[in-house]
Amino acid sequence: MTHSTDRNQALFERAKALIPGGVNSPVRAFRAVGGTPRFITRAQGAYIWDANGKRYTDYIGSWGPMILGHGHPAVLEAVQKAAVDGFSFGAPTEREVELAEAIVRLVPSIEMIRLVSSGTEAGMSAIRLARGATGRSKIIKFNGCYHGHADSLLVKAGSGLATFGHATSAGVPPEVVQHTLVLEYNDVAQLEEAFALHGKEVACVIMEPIAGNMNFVRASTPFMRRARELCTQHGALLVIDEVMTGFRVALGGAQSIYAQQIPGFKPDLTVLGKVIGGGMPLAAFGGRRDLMEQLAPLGPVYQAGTLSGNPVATACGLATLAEISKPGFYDQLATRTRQLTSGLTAAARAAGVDFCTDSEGGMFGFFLLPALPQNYPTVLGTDGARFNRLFHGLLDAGVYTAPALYEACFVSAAHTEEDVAATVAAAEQVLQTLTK
Ligand code: HOZ
Repeated sequence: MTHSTDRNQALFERAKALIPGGVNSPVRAFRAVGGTPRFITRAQGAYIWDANGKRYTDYIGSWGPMILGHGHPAVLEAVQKAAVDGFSFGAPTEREVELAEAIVRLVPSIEMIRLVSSGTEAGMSAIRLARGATGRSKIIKFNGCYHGHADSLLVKAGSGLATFGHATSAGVPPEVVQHTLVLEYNDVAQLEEAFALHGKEVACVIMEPIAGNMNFVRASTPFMRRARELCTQHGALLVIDEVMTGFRVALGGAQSIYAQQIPGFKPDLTVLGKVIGGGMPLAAFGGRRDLMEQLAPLGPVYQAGTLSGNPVATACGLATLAEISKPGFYDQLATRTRQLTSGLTAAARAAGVDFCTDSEGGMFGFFLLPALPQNYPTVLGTDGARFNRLFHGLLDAGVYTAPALYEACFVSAAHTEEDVAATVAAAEQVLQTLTK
């Protein structure tokens, strides 16, 4: 590892002197896996380069947004043109109308939309809207699902269904999280029980349809179906957090996949981010018109932002959406991703290492476990030390995957068959060492 840490290490030391932990977002600090974070100097296509000039095949893709790879020419051109016209106006633009129209056209459950700057902001605003529209305070979230760092969402389970959550961060008052009930993902019986006990007080259920913050865990179809039914029965809203999955797993998001299995399936509200900004700070929340009309200035639920609908970010998002809307885009992306996951599976089998993997579109996860987990406690059963050896082995070989076993990884349209084959070859070597 040492051959590539010098400039990275020096920058990390400088960073740590001024920036808490040396990073502007905790997972980047490599605390879970140990070692020195790579300071990235540039990126192109499927590759990123660190401060030592070392090249990596990038399977993080800025944690999801870079679905076209880095520096896609059409996106670059749109961003450069937009930047010349102005960075920010704090006033409406045609481009934000176009982006709203594009998203509404692609995601049938979204009848109206509001653009914001980050997934956290979008999730927080969707919750406020759900509470404002229903006049209820309680929310249900699931253990291991992450919806940004708004106070009421940084919560772990209380001692039982009758007790609401405890804050997972200092600085979050107990009064704020007392309305958040945390349940086990994919547990239909527990969700039914929670609604039986608290149904009349629940404003919304919020969930990741594929939990990308448990690495990669899908909501089962029966679980999603029951969540929809219970919300409808009890007058609560179903909020699907597609910050990771939106435009990443399919053009209509993960909800379009559930809609194929659950006739008429639609969430009431959807939270979007990452891909819709193509790498620029852009996120959104949208859904039923009657709900969205509760937002200021039409309705009583306040929400605002100086950089919301930013003209450069919307140009980037629009150019990205135009590329991913081209026929065959997702088929090719999914094929490339499956080429990687099946290669990794074969490599693990040859090495005799417990390994399982799942993917959808350009999003995938892998676990050093014999079978795919259904919930967070099972994900926690992964051998962290072995995962870290795998991570660092790959990193040394020039393969950049998520530096924590709770994070999903991503393939972009810029990854070639050769890139994937080289990654699998590197993984073969590293996996062999895991049994020693
Ligand atoms: N929230 C991201 C992990 N799921 C991390 C974002 C970042 O560090 O850039």
